[in-house]
Amino acid sequence: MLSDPIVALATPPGRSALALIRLSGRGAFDVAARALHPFHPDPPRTVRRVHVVHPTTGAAVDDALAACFPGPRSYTGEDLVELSTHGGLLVPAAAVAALVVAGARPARPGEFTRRAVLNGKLDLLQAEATADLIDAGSSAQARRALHQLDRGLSTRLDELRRELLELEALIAYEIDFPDEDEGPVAPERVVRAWRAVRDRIARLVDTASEGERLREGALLVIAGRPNAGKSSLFNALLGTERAIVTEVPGTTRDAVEAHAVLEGFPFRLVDTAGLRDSDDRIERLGIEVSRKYLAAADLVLFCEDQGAGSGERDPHRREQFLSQVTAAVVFVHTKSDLEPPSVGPTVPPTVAVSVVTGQGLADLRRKLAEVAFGRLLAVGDVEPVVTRARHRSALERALAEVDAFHAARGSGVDAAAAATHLRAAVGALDDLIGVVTPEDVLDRVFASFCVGK
Ligand SMILES: Nc1nc2c(ncn2[C@@H]2O[C@H](COP(=O)(O)OP(=O)(O)OP(=O)(O)O)[C@@H](O)[C@H]2O)c(=O)[nH]1
Ligand SMILES: [Mg+2]
Repeated sequence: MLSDPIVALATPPGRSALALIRLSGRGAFDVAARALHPFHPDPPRTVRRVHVVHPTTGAAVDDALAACFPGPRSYTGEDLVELSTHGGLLVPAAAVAALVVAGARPARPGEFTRRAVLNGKLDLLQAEATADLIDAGSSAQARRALHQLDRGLSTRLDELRRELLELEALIAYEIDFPDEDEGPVAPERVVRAWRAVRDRIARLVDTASEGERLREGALLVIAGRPNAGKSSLFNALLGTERAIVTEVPGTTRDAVEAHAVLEGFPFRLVDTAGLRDSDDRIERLGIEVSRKYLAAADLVLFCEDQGAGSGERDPHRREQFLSQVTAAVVFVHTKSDLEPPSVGPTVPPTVAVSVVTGQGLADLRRKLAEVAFGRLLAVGDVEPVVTRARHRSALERALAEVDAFHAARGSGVDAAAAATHLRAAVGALDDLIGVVTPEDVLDRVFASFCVGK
């Protein structure tokens, strides 16, 4: 295993009060001793003041603070030094350069965390959670990442793994004594245990689509007739005047996309060109783009103009529109300040909004979060959810094996052969946690990490 000393800036370069540099690997303390004076690794985990100097020229670089974390009690599991220097562009870079001259190699992206995984300090799910926490653009994502970093998902997988092994133990007698008619364990008990573990895996798989949305943002496409007030609503949800608004129908020609956090959940909002038959070539192209977005949407916000004549709210046109959309649709009646919405329930259920008075906007935000992330809201912050395609495919593999186990039992396959499916399911969970992780999986997981993490 590669454990040569590596060094990197863990904070972003730029104007700041402080910068943090990490140095890790075998011989890290010797490297540090060449560039930090005076250098004492003892007592460990204690911050001491040091002069940073260039090892060959002796030029002063900075006055800094250093703390030593002897392995295995460190982030990476190796000997590790954390050096807080002054911030800015020059000083941290010069300090890193001094440590390179002293014998360390510049770290690759995610290399510290990768070593933490290889040394058993973090499992693969925690490493992913580390990246998610850093990248989190919404409070919901940050909470999720923290939960996963805290082994929320890992613990659930440990439990599932144990249940699978217990299930295997239940049929152990049949494996050892294949010719006996009746084992000590009633078949119903095996079925019960099978169903319990299968349901738990299936529930986890069910969280995947919304879990992945949490990382990427739910694609929310705002659609409707020209002049319905789509761009106005887009701006209101965004909180800035991003899209052009005019009283001229057909103002928006191109799709405008922006990131927004609604009720703590991440969304990618898309304003689109109003849908209508048009002779204008540019507008037609815009409408084509709208349709592409609609096909990819997680959620569609369908705007109908309150103030417009009945032609604008033509149920036939609405149905025609809906027949082209597979995503969930939220209906809004716009411009509610102009014409108060009719009292009583509407079909379909509709939120009345006005960007002039702000009426209905809070309700709309809540509704959007509910529709896009309802399952996550329902499971709360305590239950684990899965957030990556990697998680989903491993769990689906485990589920398929568990079901194959049940099918094999049902068709009279001998117990030992049926048990191989349980073993394969355990293997899928092990891959997910990263018990034995091949290099290429690690490469993929760490590809998106920043340097110094
Ligand atoms: N009174 C009132 N006027 C609104 C409201 N929302 C939008 N409008 C007006 O309606 C007109 C059209 O608004 P836009 O947001 O440009 O409508 P759009 O659906 O994006 O239109 P296109 O891009 O042409 O498809 C503008 O004159 C807006 O000022 C509202 O809540 N109340
Ligand atoms: Mg518009």
